[in-house]
Amino acid sequence: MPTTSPDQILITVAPTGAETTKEDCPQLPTTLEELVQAAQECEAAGAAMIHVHIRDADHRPTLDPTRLKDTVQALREQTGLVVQLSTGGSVHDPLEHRLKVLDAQPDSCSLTMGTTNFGDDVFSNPWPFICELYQLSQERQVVPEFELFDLGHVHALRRLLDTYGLPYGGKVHCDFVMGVPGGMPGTAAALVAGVGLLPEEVTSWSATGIGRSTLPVMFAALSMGGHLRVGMEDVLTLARRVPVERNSQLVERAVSAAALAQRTPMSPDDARALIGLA
Ligand code: KMH
Ligand code: ZN
Repeated sequence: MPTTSPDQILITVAPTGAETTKEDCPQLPTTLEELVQAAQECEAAGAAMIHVHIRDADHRPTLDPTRLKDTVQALREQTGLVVQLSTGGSVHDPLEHRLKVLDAQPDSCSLTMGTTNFGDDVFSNPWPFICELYQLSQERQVVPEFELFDLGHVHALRRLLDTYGLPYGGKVHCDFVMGVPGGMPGTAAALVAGVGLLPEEVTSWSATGIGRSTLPVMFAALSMGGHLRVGMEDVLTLARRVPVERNSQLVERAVSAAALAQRTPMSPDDARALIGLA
């Protein structure tokens, strides 16, 4: 897979996540209205794909099927973004609820390639669950984004492709999620190792660093020709004691950094072509 820098860059925004509470961060988009507004601002700033976790009426993480469908519909109607639903949910979501996320018919879904210690919790992704979710994504014609929290996950992707073939759409898009306590560190050295181990079928990859690793990972990914994920799921400060007020600030920062690397943000349609969506 080429690691030279292409001209265009895919910027994915992950605006909400499942780990931060509304009480701790009132500016986190947790209602559908807030999510759509954040999505519109991020699209205007240069994002082409959105990685979505939703919340219930009490702002707590949920995988409620009706809310998921309504969210996909609202984002499709009110933005041009590629809509990717999280199948990771929160660390407390049962595996059977996570499989049902695909019922909402998103364009794309996250698919984490292994179990990871996640701070004091465990983000559970047993191999049979990975296989079931992957086959379901092929059947339902949903493009998976393979989430790689550790080098072992990269190796598991090799096993998955060998066993079940290519994803729907024929492209293989991965996202390195780095710096989670329990996963690989958010460092240039870890990213170089991860990219070096990617199966040859991989056609594109992005990276994001959690918390303080956000900038080192962003610059390392840019220097290697990768794409970027940013958003309040992954980081809540712009600098020490400077909170993020809007997700679009993180997209704007990624666009500026990419511009220094001679890269321009990809449109949602180009992102669709990149990941194999019709
Ligand atoms: N919230 C994490 C436990 C995903 O979206 O697929 C899992 C996560 C990964 O965020
Ligand atoms: Zn997520």
